[in-house]
Amino acid sequence: MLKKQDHQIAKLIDLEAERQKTSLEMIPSENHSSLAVREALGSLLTDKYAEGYPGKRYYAGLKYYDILEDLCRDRAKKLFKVLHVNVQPYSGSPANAAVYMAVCEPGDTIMGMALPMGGHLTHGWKVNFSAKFFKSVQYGVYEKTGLLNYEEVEKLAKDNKPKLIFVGATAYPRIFDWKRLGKIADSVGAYLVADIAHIAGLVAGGAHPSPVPFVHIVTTTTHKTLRGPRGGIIMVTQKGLDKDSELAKKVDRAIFPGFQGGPHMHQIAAIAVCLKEASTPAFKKYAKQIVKNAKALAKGLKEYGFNLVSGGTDNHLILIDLRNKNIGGPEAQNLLEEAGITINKNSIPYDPAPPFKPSGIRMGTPAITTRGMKEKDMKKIAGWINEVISNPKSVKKVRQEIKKFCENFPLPR
Ligand code: DSN
Repeated sequence: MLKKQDHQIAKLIDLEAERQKTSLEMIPSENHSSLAVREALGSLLTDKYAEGYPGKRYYAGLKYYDILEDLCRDRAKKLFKVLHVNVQPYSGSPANAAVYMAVCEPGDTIMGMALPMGGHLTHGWKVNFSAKFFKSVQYGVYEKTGLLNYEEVEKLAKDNKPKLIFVGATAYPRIFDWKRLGKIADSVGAYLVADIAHIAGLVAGGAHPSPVPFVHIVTTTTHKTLRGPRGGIIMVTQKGLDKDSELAKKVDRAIFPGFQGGPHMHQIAAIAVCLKEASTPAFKKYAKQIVKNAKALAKGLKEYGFNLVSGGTDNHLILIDLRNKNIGGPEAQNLLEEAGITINKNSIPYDPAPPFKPSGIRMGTPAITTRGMKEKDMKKIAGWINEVISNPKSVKKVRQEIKKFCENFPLPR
């Protein structure tokens, strides 16, 4: 149908499908969703408005949508073991914005990990609303080890008495000590929010400790390691309700009518499908394989002399400091893309270079693990990455090898 009606868009989708099929998608925040997820996402559920929540909507004709949203919420509650869930955030940034709105007033002090240290824009970085509307205090990692500086978090929390502390990252390859962070937040009476966008699939699959017992609120996107459609979720824990019995209501009101209008019900249906998939034994195995693959890739890269921030990885991602390789992040990103390896340039902690021309690259294993690749394949990929970076003339040859290699690992159908 699309081909007939709009051949330009159909053609672009076909070209992108071919690109994905013949390349290694290794941006750690990306994945290949299942056909079932995409079927729900592409359904006629996109056609209706559903402002409000199940049982209390502002539009008619929503009886099936109420059942659907309840199902989605129940699946998330069960999977992550939380007491209250909101599945309406359009994505991670709106989810985080709503959390601020739920528990802070403009001008309050908040804390988060600085973006160049591996944090996220919405955790208080200076160009983001989270630093414009709140007094943002930023923490980071140790320069020497690349590990989260818990002493700094504690000192800054004691000195600044934030209303809320965000913990979570986009470029941190290690496990978070949620218990220690929980103690720090409690000692100053702050709300502790775990943004598990990157690691949600690992947490769901038991491959990363869950923050739930130690934090008040959890936010996540649904399209990274969780392997769903683009979307966001906010969760309230038992600890959150113990601190603030109104917290669930505050979160819901912050999303609607506070921050968003009509929820994207086709997206919520697809999130429900992904949550069902994520509660299977096969997904547990997948989550563990993501980590095994990342560790194998890290080992391979280290053998070629790559300098990994923090020395390795405990999760799905690897951050490489390229300064000993005589190449910048952007150049490495472009060469690897030409060869069929999609990674992204990324600042490294204490990067002397500017954010648009950083000294590092970031890569991860969620998508290639979905395609069925294992540790032995990571060894090959490390070899190709090394070959391209140390000898740019090899790009064309490597491109052909990767195309052939990808034939063994079809995308989900
Ligand atoms: N854009 C995401 C990432 O790539 O990590 C963070 O939201």
